[in-house]
Amino acid sequence: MNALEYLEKRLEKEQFEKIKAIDNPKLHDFLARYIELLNPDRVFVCTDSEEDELYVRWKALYYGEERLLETPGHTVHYDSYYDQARDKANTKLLVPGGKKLPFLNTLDREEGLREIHELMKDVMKGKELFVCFFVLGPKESVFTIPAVQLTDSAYVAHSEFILYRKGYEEFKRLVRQARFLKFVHSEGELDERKTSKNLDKRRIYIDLEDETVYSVNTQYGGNTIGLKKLAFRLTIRRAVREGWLSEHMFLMRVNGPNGRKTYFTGAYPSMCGKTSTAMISWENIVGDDLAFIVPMKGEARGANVEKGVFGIIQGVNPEDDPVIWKVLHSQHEIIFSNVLVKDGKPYWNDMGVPIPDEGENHSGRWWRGKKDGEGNEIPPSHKNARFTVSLEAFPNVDLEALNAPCGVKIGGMIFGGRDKDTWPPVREAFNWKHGVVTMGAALESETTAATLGKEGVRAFNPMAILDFMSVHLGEYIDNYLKFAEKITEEPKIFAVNYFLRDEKGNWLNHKLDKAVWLKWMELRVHGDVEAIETPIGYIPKYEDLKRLFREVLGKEYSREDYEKQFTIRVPELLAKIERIERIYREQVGEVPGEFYRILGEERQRLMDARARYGDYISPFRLDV
Ligand code: SPV
Ligand code: MN
Repeated sequence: MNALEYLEKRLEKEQFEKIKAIDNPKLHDFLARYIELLNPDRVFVCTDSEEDELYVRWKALYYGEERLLETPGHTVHYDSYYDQARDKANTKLLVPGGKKLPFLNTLDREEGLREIHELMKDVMKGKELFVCFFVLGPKESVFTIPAVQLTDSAYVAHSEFILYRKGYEEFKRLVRQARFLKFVHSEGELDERKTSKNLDKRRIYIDLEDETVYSVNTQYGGNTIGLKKLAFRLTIRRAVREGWLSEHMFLMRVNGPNGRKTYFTGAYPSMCGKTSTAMISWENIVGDDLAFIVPMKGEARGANVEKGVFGIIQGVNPEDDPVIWKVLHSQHEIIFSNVLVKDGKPYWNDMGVPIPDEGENHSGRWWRGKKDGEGNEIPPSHKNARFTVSLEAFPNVDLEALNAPCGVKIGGMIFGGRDKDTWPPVREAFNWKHGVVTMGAALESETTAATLGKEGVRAFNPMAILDFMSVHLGEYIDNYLKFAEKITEEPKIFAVNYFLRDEKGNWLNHKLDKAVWLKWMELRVHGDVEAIETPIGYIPKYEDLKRLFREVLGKEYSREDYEKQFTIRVPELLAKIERIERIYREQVGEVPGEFYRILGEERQRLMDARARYGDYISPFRLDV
């Protein structure tokens, strides 16, 4: 029996007709194979119709994976208390022979496939399987990558309707030419709270060869929403093979003088200011997490892979995040996950308004002072509690850029690290390769009190992408370096650090100073202001920042503040070069020779400057 015949026998007529309308035998084979393996009681196929989307939303409520909140369109979803974040240990790349790759968690492909297929056998007995079609990137564009998701979680399917563009019609249009990605997810057996039960058998296996990702016994979005971080592993690999960039970056518009629009992407490890930068209220958001960047007619053109936000809710308050606050209090469709709920209203940690002393949260019934099985006090919401909402809900979304089939021209790329003593608040690379090596590939973030372990330990996280890397890091860097050869108008590369401190440990910058750095970067992209050349790139001139602080924030910016913030800290910078070079030489290997040449030149410039000016160099001394 061929696949289509099997599907005809197995599915209700109405559902079968939807599949049959897509003339793609590879898709039919995939569906037949997995429907047989997963063995659901029912199969629902989602087209792009409003009706099918509503069906999924209703099923999330019907099966108890989501519950209604007071505001129309708002629901709450809980993941198991022990399923609140990405499971790095059980996320593995399946590669033939289990070949080791630096920093990556790999497993022999055959072995992994055998294990995951065993875990998935009959796992959907008694359940409904949703077959969903989406695309990554804007529709019918150079960026578009079709994907099919199988899941028994209506919550996962619902989240995807909020976060991605619908793709059923695209599958119909592309028929046999569709090079589609495949995602197979099952939440597994559920407990009485409708959360995944067999967490010891939680697995996320990425089959690079077949471009298929399997995920089982988990619900948390980062482990289950196929088109997000699971697809990301696959698209990084495609990008490296095909010579473009698939990045863990926001995409935003910075508004320059006289209505000029300049687009920036930005990669920051978590807790380094990525979201708050992308959501500055007077600039315009295009995306907050993932970007595709392709060379096109000499330009680097970028697009948001998604059309929604799966954002961290902790700390969102009306004063610091007016835009998100407004969104969260609008009647748009929003899924709140792992927050505190009381009388139909959601609450979260550090929201800047009083929180009830009891209610329901990710631990079940909750009261202040409640402890978990390990004796830790449970906060009102989980620190990784999230909101899922379409970008259309944002008052400052740039919809034209979001939907542009050719994307937008990228004027600048920002890499944001976190250290207390090394990088200045903002600087510009001398050129593409200098930026790629000394900023992107050298990105580190200091651990904070928010994670277990010692504070202030610098974690290596090149391009903020290490958690998702799926190819040899050397190959990835090489592709980045070569990207410049495919374009004539290189985006400028910048590095920022919002977390600089003085010797006493005081912050040297205010939360909103980043808004000024953005405006300066915008001017630099167009050559509107001059800059000071330092051993590590170009930094702003005091006069320009003084003017921008006044214009953007209505603040006086003192020479003393400027001097402290932009002093070139030679010993720390040299130590960082040593650290990064050692990591690449000892743990990565296989990076092109020019990588070390560029690092070496930076070291030499720093040593020459030290010989002339000493260890700590005032920016005023370099402003000649
Ligand atoms: C991140 O951790 O980088 C996220 C959330 O954007 S997750 O979907 O879990 O990856
Ligand atoms: Mn992310």
